[in-house]
Amino acid sequence: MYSLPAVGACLLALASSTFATAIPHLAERDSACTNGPSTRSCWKDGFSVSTNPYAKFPDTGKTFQYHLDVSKKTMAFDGVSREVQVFNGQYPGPTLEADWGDTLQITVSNSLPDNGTSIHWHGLRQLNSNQMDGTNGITECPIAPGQSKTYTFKATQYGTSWYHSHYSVQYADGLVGTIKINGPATANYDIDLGVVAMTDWFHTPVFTILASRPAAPPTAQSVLYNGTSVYNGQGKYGVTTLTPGKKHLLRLVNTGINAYLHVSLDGHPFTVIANDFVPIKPYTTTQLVLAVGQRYDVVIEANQPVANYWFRIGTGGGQCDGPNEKTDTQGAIFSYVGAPSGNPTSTPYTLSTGCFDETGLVPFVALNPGSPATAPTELDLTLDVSAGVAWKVNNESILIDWTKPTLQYIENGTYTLPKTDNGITIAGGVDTWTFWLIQNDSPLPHPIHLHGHDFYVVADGTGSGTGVALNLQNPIRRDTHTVANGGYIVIAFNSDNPGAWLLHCHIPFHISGGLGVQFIERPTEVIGALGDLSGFNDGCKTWTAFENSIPGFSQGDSGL
Ligand SMILES: *[C@@H]1O[C@H](CO)[C@@H](O)[C@H](O)[C@H]1NC(C)=O
Ligand SMILES: *[C@@H]1O[C@H](CO)[C@@H](O)[C@H](O)[C@H]1NC(C)=O
Ligand SMILES: *[C@@H]1O[C@H](CO)[C@@H](O)[C@H](O)[C@H]1NC(C)=O
Ligand SMILES: *[C@@H]1O[C@H](CO)[C@@H](O)[C@H](O)[C@H]1NC(C)=O
Ligand SMILES: [Cu+2]
Repeated sequence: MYSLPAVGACLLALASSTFATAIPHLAERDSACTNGPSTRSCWKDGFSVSTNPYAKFPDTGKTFQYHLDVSKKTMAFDGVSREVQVFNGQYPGPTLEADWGDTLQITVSNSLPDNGTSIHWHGLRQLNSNQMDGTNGITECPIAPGQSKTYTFKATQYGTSWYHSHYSVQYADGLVGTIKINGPATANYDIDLGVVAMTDWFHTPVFTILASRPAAPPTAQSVLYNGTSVYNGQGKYGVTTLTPGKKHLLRLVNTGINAYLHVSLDGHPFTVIANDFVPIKPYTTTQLVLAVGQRYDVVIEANQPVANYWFRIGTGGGQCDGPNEKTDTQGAIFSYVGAPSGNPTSTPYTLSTGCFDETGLVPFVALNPGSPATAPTELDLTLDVSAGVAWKVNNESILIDWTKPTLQYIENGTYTLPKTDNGITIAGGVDTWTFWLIQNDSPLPHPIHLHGHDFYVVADGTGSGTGVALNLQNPIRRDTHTVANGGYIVIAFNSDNPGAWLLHCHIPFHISGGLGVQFIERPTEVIGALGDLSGFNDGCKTWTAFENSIPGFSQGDSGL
């Protein structure tokens, strides 16, 4: 374990070569101060927002237990009824809440009649717990109908995230929920409003849309804010309450399908304090754009006249994320305590469109990746429409087999996977930095997400990324970042977490069509790092029996 409770021990951990280099002048402020409305940079027990969470995190000894039941239901999120798949009969699923350093223990039961499922806890590092990552075909076999699995892992990071199914396009039909890990922050606030899931929403089940294998993004009808929206006068707007004079923390997540979401709140700028699970130097803006899978924590000060204000949500538009029937930007209502009911009449800020990421984000805990020993390894993204629609990395669409997850190969001592598993071995030991040039030669931008790590974005641009200069001084660090069409990013990460980790485009249609690879990180050390795998093995037995019981069973897509 890397958890070292004492302040002195923390300095030791930072001094060791095991982790990213901390920039020396940023001394730790892990004094005895305690988190409160005017001391949000503090945490407790010698931890603060200055703590390097990859080197040190609390060990609280506390475990939070949750039960998530996966079932089909007919629901109307925007006034239009359709079949959905949801957690505990609600949408979004319940918020999983814990403190930094707590353990989460979540039992997922599968009450679907005809689909498996596996649940991924987006952005959680799963340090030495690869078998809890919820990536079927890689870290587990799917949970068969009527079966359950208990996921146990530690919250080594803090902030905002979400969980979702990784079984084909299942999450796009409703299997999403939010995660809130309480911890310190880089700006003060009085009230934590919690996590808001936002997504583009289709009236046709996404499994049905997928069956037609669309090459271009299909049309979304609505954009949901906190599970609700208005469509053709039906449904209702989400309402978020502001207390006059107070500073509010709002945790925004794009749990979406295709759309880049551009958001703003009339009359109220955002102070942005975290991207994904990474606290950043606060900056102020009137609008933010979130790619699928990304999160931003923002502070909103209720310093305007008591009234109702529109929260605007626009989409990227154009060719990048497809046509959207909803052309207005009225996304939700922010209502001051004491304001009369009724729709706002507030004036919007200018809202951008397009498919790109926020720029200029500066991680608060300044860390530098190691230097590359060789040129970054290229991962070339392409769309091949010569026979159907295939999304490829280095000319291969990932296609995993639900009955033969990567961890099973590793358990058997086999470290070479079938070609279509798109496995890439990282054989080095801890403190091996690897650099990957993701070159996007496909016609669309892609939000690239890595499991098991926060990565460092050391280059980002248009054209060819071959030979470009790398920024190794405290670059943007996060778990999801866009690569533009006709452009590139170079990402780096430290192989400090043995396991099989998926790197993929987070647009369900694209990963379903093959846009992913998996890193087999320090393969010979994986089994030793993970401990008990009996649950993993039992899960594969019941899943394989389920597949065998269905004549002509077919995955239908990449499985992811
Ligand atoms: C999963 O369920 C959907 C409908 O909910 C169905 O269209 C699809 O074929 C099922 N896929 C598999 C592989 O079980
Ligand atoms: C989201 O919806 C839930 C359920 O209605 C509500 O309890 C919560 O306060 C809402 N969150 C925000 C930020 O509006
Ligand atoms: C992909 O295939 C094309 C032609 O089929 C070939 O020219 C190209 O070199 C291949 N690229 C990689 C990365 O293998
Ligand atoms: C691993 O070994 C077991 C027992 O021999 C076998 O049933 C299984 O198919 C093997 N798995 C893989 C992925 O090779
Ligand atoms: Cu994509």
